[in-house]
Amino acid sequence: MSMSLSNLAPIPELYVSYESAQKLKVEAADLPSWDLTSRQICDLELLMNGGFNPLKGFLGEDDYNSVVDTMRLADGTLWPMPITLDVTEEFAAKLELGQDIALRDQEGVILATLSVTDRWTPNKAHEAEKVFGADDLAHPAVNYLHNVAGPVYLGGAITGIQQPVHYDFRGRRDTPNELRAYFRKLGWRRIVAFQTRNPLHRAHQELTFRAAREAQANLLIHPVVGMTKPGDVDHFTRVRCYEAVLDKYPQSTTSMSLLNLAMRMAGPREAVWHGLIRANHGCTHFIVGRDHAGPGKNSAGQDFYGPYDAQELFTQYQSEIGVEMVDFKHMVYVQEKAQYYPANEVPEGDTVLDISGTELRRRLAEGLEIPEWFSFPEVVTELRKTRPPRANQGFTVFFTGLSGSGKSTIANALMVKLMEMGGRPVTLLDGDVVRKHLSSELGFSKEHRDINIKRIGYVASEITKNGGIAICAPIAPYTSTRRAVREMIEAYGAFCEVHVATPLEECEKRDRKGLYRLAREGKIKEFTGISDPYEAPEQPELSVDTTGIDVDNCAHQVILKLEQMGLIAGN
Ligand code: PPS
Repeated sequence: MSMSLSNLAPIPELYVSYESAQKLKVEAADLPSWDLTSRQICDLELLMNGGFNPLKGFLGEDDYNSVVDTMRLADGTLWPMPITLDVTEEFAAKLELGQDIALRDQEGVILATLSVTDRWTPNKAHEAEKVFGADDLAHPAVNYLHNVAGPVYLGGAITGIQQPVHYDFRGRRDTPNELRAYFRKLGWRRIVAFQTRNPLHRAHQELTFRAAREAQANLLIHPVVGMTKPGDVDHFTRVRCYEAVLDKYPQSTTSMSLLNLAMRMAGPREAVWHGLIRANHGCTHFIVGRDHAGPGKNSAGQDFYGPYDAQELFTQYQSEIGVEMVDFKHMVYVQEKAQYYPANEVPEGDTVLDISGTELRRRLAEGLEIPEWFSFPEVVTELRKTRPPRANQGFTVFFTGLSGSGKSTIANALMVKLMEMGGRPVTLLDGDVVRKHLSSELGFSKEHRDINIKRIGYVASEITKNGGIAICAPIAPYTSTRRAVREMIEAYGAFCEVHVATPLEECEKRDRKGLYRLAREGKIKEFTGISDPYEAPEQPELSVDTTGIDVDNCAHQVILKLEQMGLIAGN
């Protein structure tokens, strides 16, 4: 094979042969086993199929420290992202170094075994600072690190038994070696990859087409379907949109494949990582644009990374990555010419038309026109199906506040008002009712409260997904748990957090259930506000204080808020 085809030679995978896998599967059933999280399944798939080549497993401690601090494995190889297996303390404690464990998917199928060589407790704040640039929970991956990932990391080599099973778009998913073989078969030598987590519109089609032409390369549309930014359009909808757009490219020059990557939104480091992953998939060029894999604003309202940080870092490491960066041109529509131009090449005096992502979401939310110059009608139809106008979508109103603050009373009044309006089914998940029917075995420790709130969040997200209105009214004292619920729901519809901010003194004075007195006397332990924490929401959609205001008025304030959010039609 000639040198120029080295990008298309097979790369190492971590799978054993089919026969060995059958044997190993039986033997592995007796090993201690770890049920992988959704993110770990994505990581494992790319480890096993060579997408994360040269990694041979989840990082050990030395590699981890080196990757975090220097973007390199301990042997000096460029690798910007810690790929770690986070587990619970209980699970980690029962293992011995040197032993094998079975890694199972969410249905219990054994996908691989891991020879545990390393076990350590990472310094997560340090990891956040180094890898994501700030230990700020507004960054989705930092939030994941602190609030979702387990406290202990395990490292070691992987023995791959079988690929994770996918039931959707099977024909559109390719391993690095499958793509390499496909490019070889078609005689493609230069391939420019386009990474995306958003639906494609005309401007994207123009820019990718131009990028490929400039690089004199074939084009691979390579969207991420693993995990993207919370709140993104779901991948089912996106893939249907991509399929519609794919028809607009010349078939002989363009292809599409789905990548089951769990993104971290790490901007510059993520761009380098994406480049390495594309090199493994046989690509020679990679499109990097403004704010590549950007996580949005930090808690001070500023961007986490500079708009061109990703391009700069990528350029710096380009030769080691092994793929060439292609600049992403911001394309705008020029009305007089009825055609797209790069923003910096617009003929003088001509009118530029552009619709931002925010504006697009607004138009979808309000059911307004989306012009044909902006997107393909097939794409708009798909998006409208999944994102009907807000007034037809499901949503959740989530009350939080101290015991006796008035949550249940306002929630009941709100329910009746919404039922009077009609149009969508309304379900009330009141704290006491939930504890009776869904959580009767739970107490009030942090762990139990979190389980309780996540159950409420799960039910509310199902209701929201199916177009209903869920009203929740638990105490929900912890910020991170409320955030997890918000993320669960915002995947399907709007989330309106209402802080019932009646002060503790007032709640205690009312003491409707006599619980505050018992708490003061020490007869009820871990009582919120007395002997247990309540973390007040910092940015709720609405805050109401029931001191001196009647219930009807409070419920009406919520109705006004929902109207303002476009969730119910105004009178
Ligand atoms: S949590 O923290 O969100 O899981 O709590 P929640 O499910 O809303 O349950 C709160 C109701 O349980 C009663 N109760 C207590 N509350 C707080 N702390 C302690 N230790 C406790 N023990 C019992 C109390 O009546 C709460 O009801 P509300 O309607 O909030 O007054």
